[in-house]
Formats: sequence, C-alpha cells, structure tokens
Amino acid sequence: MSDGTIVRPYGDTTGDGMVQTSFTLPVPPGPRADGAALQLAQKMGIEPAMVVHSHGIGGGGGTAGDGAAFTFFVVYGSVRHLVDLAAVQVEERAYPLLSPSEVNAAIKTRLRRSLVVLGACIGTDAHTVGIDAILNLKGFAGEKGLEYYREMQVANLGAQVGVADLVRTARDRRADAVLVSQVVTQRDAHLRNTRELAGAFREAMGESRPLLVVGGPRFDPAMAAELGVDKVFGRGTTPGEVASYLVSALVPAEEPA
Ligand code: B12
Repeated sequence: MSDGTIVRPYGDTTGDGMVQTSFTLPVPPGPRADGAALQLAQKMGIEPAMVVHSHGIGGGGGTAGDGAAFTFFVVYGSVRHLVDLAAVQVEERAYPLLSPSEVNAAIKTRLRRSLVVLGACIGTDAHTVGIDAILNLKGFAGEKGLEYYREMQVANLGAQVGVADLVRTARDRRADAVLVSQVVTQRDAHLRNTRELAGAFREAMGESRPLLVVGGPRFDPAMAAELGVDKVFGRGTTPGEVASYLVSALVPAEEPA
C-alpha cells in the first residue's frame, strides 16, 4: 500500500472506503423501500450504509401514498474493496493532440485536398447535442468544432438518419470519415446500431469504406474492434481530440514527393 498502487475510496478520512451511489427500485416510497435499498447496498458490499436521500418517482410527486410506484435512492456507506492501480487497463491516446492550425497545415501540405467529414445520429436517436458539440462551429469546452477547420469539409446530417441513407451520402460525397453519435443505450441500442452501421459500410464499400468513428457518453473506447469501427469516443470528448485523431488516421505522415 505504501507505494500508492493500492488505494481505497476517500470520504471523511483517508482510506475510509466511503462511496455514494444512486439507483431506483420498483417499490413505492416509505420505510419498506428504504429498507430494501439498504439490503441491496449491503449485498453490493456497502456496509454500514445509510439512505441519505429517497424520493418517489413515476407517480404524483414523491411521498408515500401519492401513487408513486418507484423510489429513487442515494446511498452512502463504506466498502472494503481495494483498487489495484497497477491492474487498471484503459485505452491510452495513441496520437498527439494538435492545435487547429497544426491540423489545417497537416491536411493542406500532406493530404493536399479537403478532408471530407460527415456526421449524423442514426437509428431512432434524436440526441444531437453531442455530435453538434464536435462538429458545430461554436464547439465544446472552449474548443471550436470541426466546421471551424478551414481544411475540412463538414456536413452534419442531423438526427435519426437511416444507415442506408448514410452509406449513400458517404459514397456520393466521397467522405473520408463518417462520425456517428449514439446517446440512447436502452437495450444496447448503441451497440446494435453501431454493428449495423459497420456491417452496412463493409457490405457496400468493402476496403474502400470511409473511416468510421462513433461516440456517445456510454461507449467504452476499448470496444472499437469488437464493434467493427475504427475508433470510439466516450463522454467529455472534445473537437480537438477528434480532429487530431482524423489527422493521425487519414493524413499521410510525410508530404507527397
Ligand atoms: C438533452 C436530452 C434530450 C433532448 C435531446 C435534444 C437534442 N436535440 O439533442 C430531448 C428532450 C429531445 C430528449 C429526448 C429523449 N431522451 Co434524452 N436526454 C437529454 C440529456 C438531458 C442531455 C444529453 C445531452 O445533450 N448531453 C450533452 C452532450 C454534449 O453530451 P454527450 O451527448 O455525451 O456528447 C459528448 C460525448 O458523449 C461525445 N460524443 C457524443 N456523440 C459523439 C459522436 C462522435 C462522432 C464523437 C467523436 C463524440 C461524441 O462528445 C460530446 C462532447 O463531449 C440526457 C441526460 C444527460 N444528462 O446526459 C438525456 C438522456 C440521454 N435521454 C434519455 C431518454 C430516455 C430520452 C427519451 C427516450 C425520453 C422519452 N421517453 O421520450 C427521448 C428519446 C428521443 C429520441 N428519439 O432519441 C436517457 C437515455 C437513457 C439510456 N440509457 O439510453 C437520458 C440519459 C436521460 C436519463 N437518465 O434517463 N433527450
């Protein structure tokens, strides 16, 4: 423990193991619901646990007797588990972060044409804020979106785009990269839709398909190969990270002779 590779959560005092978690049970609010939440917390290894918040949802508004069929809880308590930092496996960024002017210069001098980027939300997903954050001029987290990059030609197709339409548009516009957002994850819709996307491009374009990039708050960035795409971005992604990745994946390392 002394070398700092084994750690425990911190609440009030170092190593006290305190964590806070939230969940919903299909039980009307009241003492029985709170007891059910404590039972679950104990089974999760949180002991001693406290229900620090509980509120009825799905009915009239929140208290026992108003018809709420579900209760939302916040539970606070101590876990005994240890974290071994040496065993943590994450996807490390394998390319340098570039500024917009470095990205533009790389495309101009080494690709010698505009980089064509298409973006969309596919399936029934209408959550466009994420793809807009990456593509729109105004950008995200203080960084301009890809529309700001003068050497990129960006088209944002918006929400609920069919995969067949996306394939057709990508082919017509000779897209270098197709960027797809998936925010809804109910019944693993994001995974199913991504596999459908990869399969459709593979079938229609084979090896000449564009670079396929998906993103959304609940993707695991380590899943790209399993999903059949080139890159997966998770929550908090910034436009600069995406632009830098596009350069590393699509722009030759050397200027053409
Ligand atoms: C705004 C919002 C809406 C708006 C969307 C408006 C719009 N034009 O986008 C409206 C009101 C329409 C809506 C509707 C629904 N919503 Co909604 N919504 C949200 C909310 C509150 C915020 C999402 C958001 O805008 N985040 C901000 C952006 C910037 O973050 P982001 O999407 O994560 O994007 C970042 C990264 O993930 C990444 N990224 C995202 N996409 C991409 C793509 C690429 C290529 C790359 C590189 C990176 C990238 O980069 C972005 C910047 O860092 C979330 C809850 C939450 N707090 O997250 C629920 C939420 C996503 N919605 C939810 C649900 C259930 C729905 C509805 C089904 C509700 C209903 N019953 O009708 C409908 C579905 C509509 C549909 N057909 O899709 C659930 C999804 C649950 C799940 N497990 O799937 C959430 C999580 C709320 C919840 N806790 O229940 N919603």
